[in-house]
Amino acid sequence: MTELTHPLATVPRDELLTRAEADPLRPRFHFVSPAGWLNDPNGVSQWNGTYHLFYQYNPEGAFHHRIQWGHATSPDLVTWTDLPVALEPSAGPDADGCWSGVLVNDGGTPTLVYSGRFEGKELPCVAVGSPDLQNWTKDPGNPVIAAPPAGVEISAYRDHCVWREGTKWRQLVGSGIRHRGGTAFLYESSDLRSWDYIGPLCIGDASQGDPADTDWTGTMWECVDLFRAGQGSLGSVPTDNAPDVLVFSAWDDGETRHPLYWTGRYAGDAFEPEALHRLDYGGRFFYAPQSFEDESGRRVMFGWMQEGRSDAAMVEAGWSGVMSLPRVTTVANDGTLEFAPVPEIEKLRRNHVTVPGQVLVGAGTSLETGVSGNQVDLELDLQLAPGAEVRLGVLASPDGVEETLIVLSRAAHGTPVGTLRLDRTRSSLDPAVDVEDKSGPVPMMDGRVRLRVVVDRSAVEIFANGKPLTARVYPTLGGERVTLAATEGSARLLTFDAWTMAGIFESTRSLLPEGK
Ligand code: DQQ
Repeated sequence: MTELTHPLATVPRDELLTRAEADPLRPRFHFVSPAGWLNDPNGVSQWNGTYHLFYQYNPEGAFHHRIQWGHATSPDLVTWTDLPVALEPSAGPDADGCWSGVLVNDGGTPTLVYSGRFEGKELPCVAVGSPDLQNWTKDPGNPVIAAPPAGVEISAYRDHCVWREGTKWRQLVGSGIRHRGGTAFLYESSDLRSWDYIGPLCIGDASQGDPADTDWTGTMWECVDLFRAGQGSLGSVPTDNAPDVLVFSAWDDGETRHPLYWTGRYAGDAFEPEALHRLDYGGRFFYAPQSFEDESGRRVMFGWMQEGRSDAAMVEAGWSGVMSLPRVTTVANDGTLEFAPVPEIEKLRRNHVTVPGQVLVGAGTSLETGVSGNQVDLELDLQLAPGAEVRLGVLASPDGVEETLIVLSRAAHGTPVGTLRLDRTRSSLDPAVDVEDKSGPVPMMDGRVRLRVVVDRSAVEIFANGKPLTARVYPTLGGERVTLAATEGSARLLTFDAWTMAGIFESTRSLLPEGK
């Protein structure tokens, strides 16, 4: 590893692990890097039964610089084993960083397609792996695409989605066309090395909507991910009504905004978008998602849970960035996506508590749930009367000064849609952390809501009838209480099951893990 050279590398390397491990806000059952910086999930896959998670990693400190590909494997998507860094910058087209990309199976040869960064620009590169996916050799022909498409004024060009279609490979590279909007450029190849440019798969319109909106499509699309949500492979004639899905992370002038997806149909060389959707109501807290189909046919998605504290606070903490729990991605009856943590996560559940079903009446006192913990998995089944609002509090301090509130509300007049909101205004006494409100619509037939809340210290993942809201919180008082109350109208608590969650990393980890 190179010497500490970056001005932000103020924490000595041998202190990073101790600082990271000592931080009470560091999640214990979400994947985090050994220490230092983590961002996007990369090369997510299952290979001969083993799950692989690569990730954007800087072991030099908790800041984004000279990015490498960290690597971990899992038998079950729950516990992870650290493996040696898979890709590290070297003289040539990735000298300044090995940015995001994917893993494909090239006739039995594990192959990475990633963005090599050099002199402020990214270009597509390829590396092939040993059968155990631990040793990677970069292609001597890198970059395999020498430049972005000629004659188009682009804002940026990086990140890859690669799939097999018939006898050819196809690839998307995320980009943005100046004065128009985000896009994904489509290429074709017979060998993953020599690529023919086909054209933009589809182009967003950045002039549509207010740039402040939570569904603004941005000026560039990062981490594009195209998949068929139903039966069959991309490009084949659909046999059901399930849509094709184009996921992207809307970016603008250096700002990571939010993940969105189009549903529509990919056919020939184009994607015909039908509808635009927010992928996660937490916006940038579930950024740069990447998905894959596992050997049992499930579509599994990971996202990067960014930090909501200052750059200086991250550097001091010695670590930054959390990988979301892997999410099973399915299609709802209305053609939108629904998400749930993979059921395997349930093996971490301990100390089951059941809260008795009851009627909650507005403005009444909070229910004493008896549930507590800063690593918890909560499952509630609720029925809200028209006009009702229910508030679930987590990480509440004994005096109630700090509390993170998950608020469900149903409109007074019979629409089958309600709202999920995360109120972080009292999550932390630290005035420097992000407390912006996050919210979005939730289908609520007859007021029924299946609410799942997973809390792992500073990481919170919420699913209301399958619609996710992911965010980070930074309590300072060590609160662990879980509270429940109706604040408007009335609601029935039908079921409430709670568990504390075991941690997944038992032994001390290494910044630069050895091979297994
Ligand atoms: N992060 C990577 C890029 C990608 C961005 C760099 C998204 O490849 O566009 O670490 O978070």
